[in-house]
Amino acid sequence: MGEHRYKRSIKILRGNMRLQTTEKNKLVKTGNKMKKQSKSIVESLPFKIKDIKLAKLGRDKIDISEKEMPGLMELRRKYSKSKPLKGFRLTGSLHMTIETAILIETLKDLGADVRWASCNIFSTQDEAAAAIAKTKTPVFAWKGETLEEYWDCTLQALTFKNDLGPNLIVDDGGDATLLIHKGYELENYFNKYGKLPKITTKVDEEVVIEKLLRKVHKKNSNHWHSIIPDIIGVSEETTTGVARLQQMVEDASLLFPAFNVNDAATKSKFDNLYGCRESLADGIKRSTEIMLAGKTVVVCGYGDVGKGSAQSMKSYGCKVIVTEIDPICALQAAMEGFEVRRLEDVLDRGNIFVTTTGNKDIITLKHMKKMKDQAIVCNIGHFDNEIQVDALNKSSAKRDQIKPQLDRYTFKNGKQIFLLAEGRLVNLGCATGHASFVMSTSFSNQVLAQVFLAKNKPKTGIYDLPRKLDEEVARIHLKHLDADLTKLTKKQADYIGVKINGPYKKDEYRY
Ligand code: NAD
Ligand code: RBV
Repeated sequence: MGEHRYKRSIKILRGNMRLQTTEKNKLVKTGNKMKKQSKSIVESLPFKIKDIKLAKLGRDKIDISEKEMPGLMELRRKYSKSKPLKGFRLTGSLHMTIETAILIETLKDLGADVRWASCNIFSTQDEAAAAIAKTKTPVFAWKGETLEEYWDCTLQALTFKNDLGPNLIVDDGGDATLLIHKGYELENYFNKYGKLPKITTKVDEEVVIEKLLRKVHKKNSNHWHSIIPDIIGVSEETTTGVARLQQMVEDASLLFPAFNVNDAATKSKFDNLYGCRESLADGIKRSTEIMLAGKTVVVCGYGDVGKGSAQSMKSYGCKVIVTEIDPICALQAAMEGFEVRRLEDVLDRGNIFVTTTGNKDIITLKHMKKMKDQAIVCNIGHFDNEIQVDALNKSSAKRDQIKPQLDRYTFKNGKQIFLLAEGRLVNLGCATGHASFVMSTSFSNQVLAQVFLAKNKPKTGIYDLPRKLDEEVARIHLKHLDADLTKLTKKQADYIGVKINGPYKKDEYRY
């Protein structure tokens, strides 16, 4: 869902925080009483997926990919006996891919009771979901969900037997966290005013969420207050999700602890960079089958994802133009040999436009109207609001769906552009996301974060992975690539002021 909606929710949450503890405790009791009288807030289903017959294909792919995920396999070996997640209910809201299936099975191996939904309507690999469903793990995800279905699936993943909520959450982009916070906020409003607020938003997805929360409220007016005391924390996968959490901390509206997985070096400096370096081209090519060599590609944003994307396109023989707002990133792009321009100045030059900013309204309807005939427009950032897709759909441009996740728009003057994955992240919407090896580094951090939360039950706040564990994740993956690490001597260690076994860098080091 988009940032606009989220900001709004934070605003409403603001001002309720001081009430939180006392009100929460009081309401929990009422909630438990009420729960006995009310029906379950969701239909009881073992799973909801596209086709269970795909389980064999999913299992074969899982077997192959496990060999490429040494970090997760090592964590299974390390923890499957002690089972540090035993007795914990764990909800995941993260792209339901083959790699995620291996994450789920690792979390289960560590003892967790898992329920899962995807964090995007297009990113599920149906064979992965089927393989997981076959193991009797409740999974609610299929490729091509409607927004209503998407949020129903998120609610399903958050709702355990007897309407209990999770103890632990794995979130990607923050939608599971958001639903809980918005539900809590709605109950606060009701408790204060004795009625529910009118739905005033005009944003489709916001309306869907508001309606869903009202359905829950009708069945149990205290559901979200009753589940929050059981939540130990969330581990957040991506840059945009972390940005949302940081805003919530600033607004003092965060209701439970959060672990920042994205900013582990072995996550953002690998997945965001090298992951996108391969999966961006995969998405564009599977969808459009276009020859990349010689094309002009405009990459908006030159952070970790932008760096990987620009490098990828360059390696295919594209002429790459970068747009940036941050002078440091712009200078980096210029010194890598990329042309740095403003988007409005290169609309008639680009054959392909890629947004990578985690920001909104990067490519507007006005921009799209001025693009070259046959331009391809796509986004690899977490949310679709980087491109003004709603405005394009509401414009006079004629939309033809060539195939799912590939649309051609014809403007009145006859010019045509292609939009991939309806503006949602192209690598997961038009291909299968990052390759397994790099997801092993990301997901090893996820598992370590979950173990940390379960073990330490920290206070509300945002936590980072200790550098030593980050180095450990890298070390495990080095072996797989047949790399030999140099050993530091005691004298050398003393000279540079580190311990022989690490950590080797200060927390501020940027890699
Ligand atoms: P980042 O913060 O490192 O980079 C974003 C860059 O965009 C920054 O350098 C920022 O200055 C720039 N930017 C912001 N507004 C801009 C504007 N108006 N015009 C031009 N540049 C602008 O973040 P990141 O880690 O690179 O992640 C970017 C997005 O990609 C996030 O939404 C993240 O969640 C998502 N992500 C997606 C995948 C994937 O597999 N699709 C993988 C990792 C991250
Ligand atoms: N991502 N997951 C996959 N194959 O499962 N590919 C990419 C996969 C994650 C990545 O970690 C990124 O931060 C997030 O998707 C954006 O939603």
